[in-house]
Amino acid sequence: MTALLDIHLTGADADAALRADARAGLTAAPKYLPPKWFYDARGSVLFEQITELPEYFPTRTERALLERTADAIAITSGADTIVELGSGSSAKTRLLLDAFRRAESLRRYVPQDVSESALREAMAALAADYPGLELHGVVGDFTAHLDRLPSEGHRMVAFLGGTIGNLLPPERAAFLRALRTALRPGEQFLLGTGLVVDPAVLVPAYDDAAGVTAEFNRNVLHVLNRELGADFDVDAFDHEAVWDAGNEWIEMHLVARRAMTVTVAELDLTVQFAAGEEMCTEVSAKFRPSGVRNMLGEAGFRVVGSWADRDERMALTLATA
Ligand code: AVJ
Repeated sequence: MTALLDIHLTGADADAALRADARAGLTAAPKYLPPKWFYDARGSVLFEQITELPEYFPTRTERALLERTADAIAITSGADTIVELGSGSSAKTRLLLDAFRRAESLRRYVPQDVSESALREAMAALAADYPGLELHGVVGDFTAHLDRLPSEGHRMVAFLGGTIGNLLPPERAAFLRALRTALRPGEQFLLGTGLVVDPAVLVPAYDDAAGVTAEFNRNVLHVLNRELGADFDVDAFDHEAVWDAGNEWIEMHLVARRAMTVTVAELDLTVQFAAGEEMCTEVSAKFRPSGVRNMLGEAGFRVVGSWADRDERMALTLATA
């Protein structure tokens, strides 16, 4: 069966974006780095390891929820094309592919991810396991390239795992508007969101005992060292996860253990860290069901179905453009 791969994000584009993000974030007060730079090949592997951790409930909770709801989603949607943003390993997506196949509507799967290595691996595995499924992969950034999504078929765009929570509120609103504009009336959006839960359960999910999330967090410094010739002493930064009750989001920080001067050769930039200085590397917002409905409604979507697990930790919401 045919497998296509579109590159909307070339190495040169990614390099320019990383430079701009690193310069903006490292010269800001407080300093920050956007979470998309975690996901080089090593970071994508570390994220897959996170999904298996006992403390990290979102992936297995969403998988169980998909097992229970995928057939209803397939029947309600009727789409013949599943587009997935931030598809990663596409592991959970198989539940959707199987359900849409049972509903006899599935023709094509369009996985989009920033990591070309993760995408190629996922597509090779899917090609072997789903003969007859058209695969059209897209290397791209879901905040930048929605207008260039493949347009064949009646699409349902899946955005799972709570990744929408990694966008800040203005980015989130812009993303949803752009997606709504990219879809034709009647096409669908399936959104997976993390719900607001007890911080005693949530914080350990972002600060596991084995230290995998800490390694994942520090990986962004390895990326800057390799890609921009920076000289971060990676092990001199501690991982921290904090629940921000006002914003209802988890913040991951890297905390400088001592005062440091870091040079970023390719940016001609020298950056000072004070002892104890915190740099935010990820926001992971959690939602209330009403908040999910409101943000979709404000972007022009109409909600046609919503499901949550028994403990109300994760939600899936199906909306029509
Ligand atoms: C699944 C990508 C949304 O915010 O939970 C996991 C990434 N960060 N542990 C999340 C993540 C720290 C994650 N996403």
